[in-house]
Amino acid sequence: MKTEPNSGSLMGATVSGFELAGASDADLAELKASLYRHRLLVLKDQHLEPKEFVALGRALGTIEVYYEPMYHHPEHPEIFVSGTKPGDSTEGVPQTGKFWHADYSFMSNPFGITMTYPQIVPKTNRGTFYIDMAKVFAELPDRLKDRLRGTLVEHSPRRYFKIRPTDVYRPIHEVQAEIEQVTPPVFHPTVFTHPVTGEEILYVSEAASFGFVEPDGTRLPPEILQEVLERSGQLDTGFTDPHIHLQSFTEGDLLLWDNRALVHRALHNPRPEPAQSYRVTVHDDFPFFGVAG
Ligand code: 7UC
Ligand code: FE
Repeated sequence: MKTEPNSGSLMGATVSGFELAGASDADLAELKASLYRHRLLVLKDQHLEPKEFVALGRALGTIEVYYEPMYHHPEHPEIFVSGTKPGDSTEGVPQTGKFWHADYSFMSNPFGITMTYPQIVPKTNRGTFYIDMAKVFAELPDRLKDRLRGTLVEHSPRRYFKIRPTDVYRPIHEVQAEIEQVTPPVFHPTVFTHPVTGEEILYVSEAASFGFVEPDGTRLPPEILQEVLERSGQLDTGFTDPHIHLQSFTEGDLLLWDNRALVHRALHNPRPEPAQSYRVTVHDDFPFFGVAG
């Protein structure tokens, strides 16, 4: 197994020679250590059946099955299917994750590791955008760092929740009430210490964050969230902000990333071109929020 940092790039490393069948505990430990060091890994030349992809998830930790069944792989609910196969409406949801977010940030216990394994790779516009929120926090002016440490951030999926086939003909207010009941707003530490790297992470995304609150319940002005999002690069509609990394992929690549430190955004074709990826998400061996900052 060989791990090479992506040269001339904001983050990430490429791993060649990793094979799940035959990987020792030491190999898995090395893979995890590189994942936290480089935040984003591309495993080359992976040829895994769905059940082997699930086994890779189990080898790394405890799999979280997505709470909405519409995304499940028909035979393997552990696999979340993004995108559809041409002519097959039974598997996958189109246009997932087309907004800056961290996976499951709207849940009380998010998972540390996300893996995606492209199955149908589009010819153009392939890739996923990433921003390192440890770096974003480190670069904030001290007055903003001090203002945010110790506050909570409200997260909810309500802004980007996708209508399900079973929602057709339902009054929208009922669907909205159901979202609030199933996934009520959660209040996470705005800044927490990464349990492995020790860095302070700014846990804020354009998709899921709705504002900051003091521990006594006082709301911070909405302009602060706006400023933080602007500084992070998440509001740049042209994707040229220097914080934005575009990770491309090709057949056989499997991407793994640190879902604490990175926010990500899917890159989708404006013209519909077939694209599909499988996703498995994993709780690692550490409490998600480490120590609150
Ligand atoms: O359809 C989607 O883009 C799913 C998204 C709202 N959730 C991904 C996650 O794990 O947070
Ligand atoms: Fe995602």
